[in-house]
This record gives sequence, C-alpha cells and structure tokens, in this order.
Amino acid sequence: MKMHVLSRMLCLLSMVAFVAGPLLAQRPVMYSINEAWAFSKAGDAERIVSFPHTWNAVDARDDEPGFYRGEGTYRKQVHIPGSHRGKTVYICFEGANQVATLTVNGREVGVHKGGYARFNFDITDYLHWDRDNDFEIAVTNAHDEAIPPLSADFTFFGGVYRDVYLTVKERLHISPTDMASTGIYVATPQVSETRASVHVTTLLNNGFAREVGATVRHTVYDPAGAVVYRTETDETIAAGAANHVHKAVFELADPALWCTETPQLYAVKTTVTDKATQRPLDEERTTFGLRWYRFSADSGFFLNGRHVKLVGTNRHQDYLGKGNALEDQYHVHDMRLLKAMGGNFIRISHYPQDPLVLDMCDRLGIVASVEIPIVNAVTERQDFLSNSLLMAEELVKQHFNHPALVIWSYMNEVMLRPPYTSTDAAYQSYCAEVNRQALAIERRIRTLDPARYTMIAFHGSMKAYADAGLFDVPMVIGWNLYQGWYSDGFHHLDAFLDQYRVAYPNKPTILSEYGADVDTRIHSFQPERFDFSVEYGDLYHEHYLKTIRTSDFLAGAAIWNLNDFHSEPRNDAVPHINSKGITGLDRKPKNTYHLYKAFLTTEPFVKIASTDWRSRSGAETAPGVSLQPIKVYANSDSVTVYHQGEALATIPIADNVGEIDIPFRQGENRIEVRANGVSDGCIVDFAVVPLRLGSDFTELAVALGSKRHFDERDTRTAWIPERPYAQGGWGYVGGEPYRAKTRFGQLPAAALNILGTDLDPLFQTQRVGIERFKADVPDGRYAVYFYWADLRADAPVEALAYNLGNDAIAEAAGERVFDVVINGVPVLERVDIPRQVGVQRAMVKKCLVDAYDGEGITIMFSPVKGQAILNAIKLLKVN
Ligand code: GCB
Ligand code: CA
Repeated sequence: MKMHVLSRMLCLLSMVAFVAGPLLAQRPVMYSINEAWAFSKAGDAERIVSFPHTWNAVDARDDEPGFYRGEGTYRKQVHIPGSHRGKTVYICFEGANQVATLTVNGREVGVHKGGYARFNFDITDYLHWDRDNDFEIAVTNAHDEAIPPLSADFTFFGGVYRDVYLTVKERLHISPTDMASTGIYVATPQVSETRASVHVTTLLNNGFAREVGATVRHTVYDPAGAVVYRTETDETIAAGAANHVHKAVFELADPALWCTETPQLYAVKTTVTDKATQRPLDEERTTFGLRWYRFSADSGFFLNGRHVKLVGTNRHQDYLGKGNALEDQYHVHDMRLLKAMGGNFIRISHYPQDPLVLDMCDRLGIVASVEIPIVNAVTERQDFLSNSLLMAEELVKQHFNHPALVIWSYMNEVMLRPPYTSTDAAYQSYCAEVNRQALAIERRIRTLDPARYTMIAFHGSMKAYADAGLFDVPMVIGWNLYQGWYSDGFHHLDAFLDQYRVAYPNKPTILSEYGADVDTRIHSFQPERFDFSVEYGDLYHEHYLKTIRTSDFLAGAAIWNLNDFHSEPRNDAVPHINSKGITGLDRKPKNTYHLYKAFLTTEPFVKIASTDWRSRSGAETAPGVSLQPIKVYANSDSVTVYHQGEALATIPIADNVGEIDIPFRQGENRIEVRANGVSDGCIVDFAVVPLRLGSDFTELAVALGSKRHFDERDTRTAWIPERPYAQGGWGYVGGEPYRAKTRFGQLPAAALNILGTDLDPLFQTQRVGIERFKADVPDGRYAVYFYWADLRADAPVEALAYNLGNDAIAEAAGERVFDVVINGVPVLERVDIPRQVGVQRAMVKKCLVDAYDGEGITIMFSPVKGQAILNAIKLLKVN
C-alpha cells in the first residue's frame, strides 16, 4: 500500500517536472550562439555576420599584397533565459585567431591566446538573468612575437572562425575548465586481445558555497550499444572546488578492437547526482577505443600487433571563397574524402583543427597525428615557450580520448628560418634555445600522456636538426621532403633517405610531407619542375609512391596536402594559393588523388587521368589526327582502352599506372577504359590544329615562351604551346623563351601575381625578342588578341622561405618599346607595356585584321628600344 502511494507520488512529481520545464534539465544544455553578430574592424561600418567568420576571405586573395592583420570586434545582445539562474554558464569558443578578449555587460571576462585551440569562460557572475546581455568579443590576428606561429606557408585568417556556444550546467558539474577539455580523460594503458584496462578520470567543479556529496556513475557501452560495465562511487567535493579529481579503474574482457578497417568505439556515460537527493546534476558521453600500437625504426607501424602502412595526407582547414571559416560539414566532407581514397592516416597540420576532424578519424578509422603551430622558428623568449607549453597542454587535454590519435607533434621545420646564419656566433645559442624549448615541450607532453608517441617534422637538412640536437628529442622523426620539387631530381629523395638511415638507424620515421604544385588548368607533355603542370605533379607522386611502398622503415607517409590552401604571399600559377593539394580548393580530386586511390583501395578501380581536361587541342601528327597520350590509374594488371567505341588496345598497368597514345580526331572523342568489371569514360572535345591551315580554320590560341597547354575553362578555350613557324602553318619567328632566374637556376614561368587577371599562367611565360608571328590563315576577317605582361619585378619580391632559393630574382631589363605591324600596316606604335599599364599587369590588345588573296596574317614586332615580347596570342575568325 505504501509502495503504491510512493510510486503514485513519484509519478505525479515527474508530471510536475514535465510541466514545469526547468526541472527537466537533468542534462547539461549546450547551444550555439553563432548568429547575427555586429562586426567591425579598422573603423569600417558595422555589418552583421555569423560564426564561423573570418575578415580575410577576400583580401587574402585580391591583387593587393598582404591582408588585414589587426583587431576586429563582434558585438551582440544575448538573451539569457531566467531558467539559467542558479546555474553555471560557460561560453565556449572552438577557435578564434589569434588573441580573443571577451567582455560581458561592460566587464572584461578573460583573454585567450592562440588561434587554434578551444577555450571557454565561466560567465555566470557577469550575466543578467531573463534579459539581454551585451557580449563583445575582440579578436586580433596581428603578428605577436610571443605566440606561435611566427611565420608559415599558410594564411593567418583572423576572426571567430569556429563555433561559439553556451553550456549551462548545474552548479556542481563535470569540469570544462581544465584547458577546455571535456573534464573526462579515458586512458587505456593495457590492451590485448583478451582484456583491456581502462582508467577514467573525471574532474568536478563545485560552484556551491558548501561541500557537496555526489555520486559519480560510469556506464560503459560496447560498440554494439550493450552495457558491459557499471561502476559508481561517492565523492565529497569541497565548497568552491575546481577540477576535483575522481578516478575509476576497471577492466573489460574480450575487447572489440579499434582498427582502421573496423573502427569500433566504446562509450562511457558519466553521470553525477546529488548523493542526498539523488537529483541528477551532470552527464557526459565520452567515446573511446581499445587498441595498442607501436612504431619500429626498421619495420614501421603496428596496430594491435598487425603491420599497417600508414598512407594519407596532411590537411589545412580552408576552402574556396571561405577562408578558414568553415561550417561543420566541410570538415566532415574532407575526412570522408580521405577515407574514400583509401587513406588510413592524417597529419593534422600545422595546428589543431575543428573537433569534428578527430571525431571523424575515430569513426572512419584514420590514424592521426596532431600538432601545435610552432613553424619555421622560435622566439628566444620565455613567454614564447610558456605560450607553446600552454598550447601543448591544451592539445593533449582537448584531444586525449581519441583512439585514432597516436602522435603528438609540436615543431614544424623549426630550423628552416633561424634568425642567424650558421656561421654567426648567435647561431649556437639559438640552436641551444630550440633544443631547450623542444625538451620542455616534449617533457610536458609525455607527462600529460605517457602512452602516445611524439614527433617533430624536419625539413630536408640533416645538419640543421643535428645542430639543434633534435634527433634525440622526439620519439618519431618526421621528414618533410621535396626532392624533385624544390630541387632537381626525384631520385635525390632515395639518396637522402639512404643517408639518413645510415646516420640515424634507430629512429622510427614518417615521411610527414611531400608534394608538388599543380594547377589543373596547366598540362604539358614535356613536364618540368615548377611548371605547375598536372603531368609533372603526376610523375612526382608516382616516384614518391614507389619509394613509400618499398621503404619498410617508413612507418607512414602524409601527402602535402589533401587540399589546395591559402598562402597569401605566394605568387604561383594561382596567386595566394599553395596548390600542392591532391584536391583543389573546392576539393575536386586531381589525378594524384586517383593514383593513391588505385594504390590504396582493393575494390576494382579504374580511372582515366585528367578527365576534367575536356577541351583539348594539339598539333596534327598524321592527316586529321593528333596523337596525344592519356594515363590510366587502376588496381588491375591491365586495362582495355576504347576510342570511339572500339577497342584500341589492352595496356599493362605497372605500379597502378598505364599510358596509351590516343589518335584524337577533330570534335568529340569518346574514351573508355575497362578492367575487372569496372569502367571509366570521358568525352574530350578535341581541336586538331593542322600543320597547314585550311579553309575550316576557326581559332588559334597560343602560349608563347611555353611548353604548356592551358585550359581556359569558362570559355573552353584550349591554349597550346608555341611552335616555330613553318610554311602553310603558324608559329613564331625569332626570340627566346623567358626563363625566370633564381639563385640556383631558372624557372619555366615567372613567379609573379599578374594583376588584373585570373589567367596568370598565360601571362607568366613569354617569348623575348620575337620578330614575327605568322599564320597562313584563309581569307577573312580576324580578331587578333595580344596578351602582354611585363614580367620584370619593379621591386624585389620578398623571398618565400619554403621556396628554398627558387624565388625569381628581380631583374632590370632596360626599356622595351616596339611597334606592331600587321600585314604591312603599323597598327600599334611604340608599345611600352610598363608605361601603358605598369609591370606585372595583364594587358590584352585586340586588333581587327582582314586577310585577302591568301596573304594570311603576318605580325611583325619591330623594336624601338630593347627587345619585343609576346606572352600569348589568339586569332579568331570573325567572318
Ligand atoms: C613545407 C612546410 C609547409 C609548406 C610546404 C610547401 O615544408 O612544412 O608548411 O606549405 O613545405 O608547400 O612548401
Ligand atoms: Ca592575378
């Protein structure tokens, strides 16, 4: 009878709770406050923005050098409901670059330094309940000697570029204030096939002015969702306690292991209740995985006792048109893209990223390394080190529970830009300081997490890192190697690795970066270093992949980079962009993505290279035919290639690559490849450029001083490389291709941002001293377009550290003034490009020309001062 009454009462109580609403809040509440902030910077008018937001999405890509680095302010009225009264309210930032100051209702709450970590503030005492509250966030991305990174090959986009949310908790709660971790740390110090030991540390904050007795319960769910363990203990938490430590240690039998193929995840639900009233206070869900692993200096990486070759990419957190301000789905999509390629490894470079990145690694089975942003150099100051240590602590505490994560990393190419040359007296003490800072960070990380490995990524100089004594500090050596890109010859990679193995045979090693810039609009059948062609990038990766497969000591390799990314000072084929991604800024896969997919996946796979090159052209090689090679990537031994529906040949596939010449004909060419029951096809619109121009002539677009094809996508204009004039055909007479000079040699194209155009590659090459351009076109009216840019740097361009001496040297070539005479008529007199538009700026001149009586078009360039130049030319038959 009594029981009955009690249960009825309970039932009634819970109905009351339901109706009353607030009493229902047994779980902590968390919601984003991203929307509608009034933003202003540098005296600009306020405008409304939402997080994620950066103020540099546009100015990091425009023609003005530099981008805004200074303060920006966000203001908003945040309504705090009355129901939050009596609770603890935190504001949590997933990331703001790089120093953020929060003010609530006119009172400064706190400051956070560092652009890539999560942070939060307890704002309870600053709030007015049931009212609007003034929030102001001041952020600056100004250079700061004390905060890493000092410099780097990526754009330091400023702003609140990740989510911001409020978390509302009961006064006694699981702590979010230990470096903005979740307050729960799950360690798995011993895991085997048969059992796993699990240590769960829970941190509790008591916001009450009295001691509280609480019950802490852990419920452990296996990957199938079944409860496999429960534990509960009572704790007495002192008044006002912060980060009171509660520990639970237990074992799980027959663990379902986390691995890259079957990334099985356990979850622990942690609840805290008031011991006296049994009122629920807080709750947190933590996923974890059970696995063990080791790195060997000779034989690489082992996961759960099984050898796993780690192959994947690095990743930067930006996207076309958005800068670094990406909504969640972009992060998720990137990780899916990596997994779909067959990648089982990511080096999260050069800084911690959105929390979803590691969440996805756990779920998809991608082994990860993550690092703090010490790049290129350190500042020899204690405040730089203390900020680095703070970042290291945030790093470990915020990402501690991810089973995917096996490496903490903390310096990238830190000897690339020492402030002194190695002969300078100060160099020795700089090296000692780098060593001291590295040791301090290493110790801090290993104290916080004795289980994982540590890594430092070196650039290709063994001496520099020996000078700084860094071979002895981290557990794994990462090599960022660019032989064949920043220096000649892919094979120097192999020579370098051999030397390294002899010098340091006992260090586990990862190829932490390697890559080549590719602008997918550029193609070449004579590819060379720094031409930015698709074909050169393909050759580079084909070579590196072979080395990676056959080097057993290499535990893993991470391509530089998953995606093209912003690097404002770069003046490459796509200015302001580092285009070493195997996908574009828009994540469209490049050939190399497919090459790796062919290597890494086991499902039958076949892919034609460069299917995005849909408008091609080429000089006639036999009557009506232009023979051009295509590549195929596959994981079969051979593939059969079809052209216009008919089998052309069955070609062998070696190391996942095959190649065949296609006899392209004018118009639509259908190509298909088949192997192992799968196929890939594409349609190429081909213009055969006849050696003798016939009556069907329509258009000719030629890149001068260049071996490159350029695919002008929007208008499907196929630019072809220059050739010397031959009777009945077309081409140049006289002159030399321009080669940009560097400290060590030459580059095939100028490394200049050509102002006023997006077709930079067309302007970055030129023929110097050209005498004539001739085309034996049929009679008619033609539009002739001259593409010009003066490629001399007017001021010495700042050297890019990563270019390792490949920067073009400013040259003074003297004045260049010339006349242009078309079919005997002086059409353009005294062309003087710097005077007309300035240097490094695109100028396109259009002239209408009528050709009669088989005279064709003859363009004479006659110098008045210096030599004549031409960057590109297009002839279009008008009527
Ligand atoms: C590197 C750096 C990376 C650069 C890359 C490059 O070694 O670690 O930050 O972006 O080279 O492309 O030059
Ligand atoms: Ca440009």
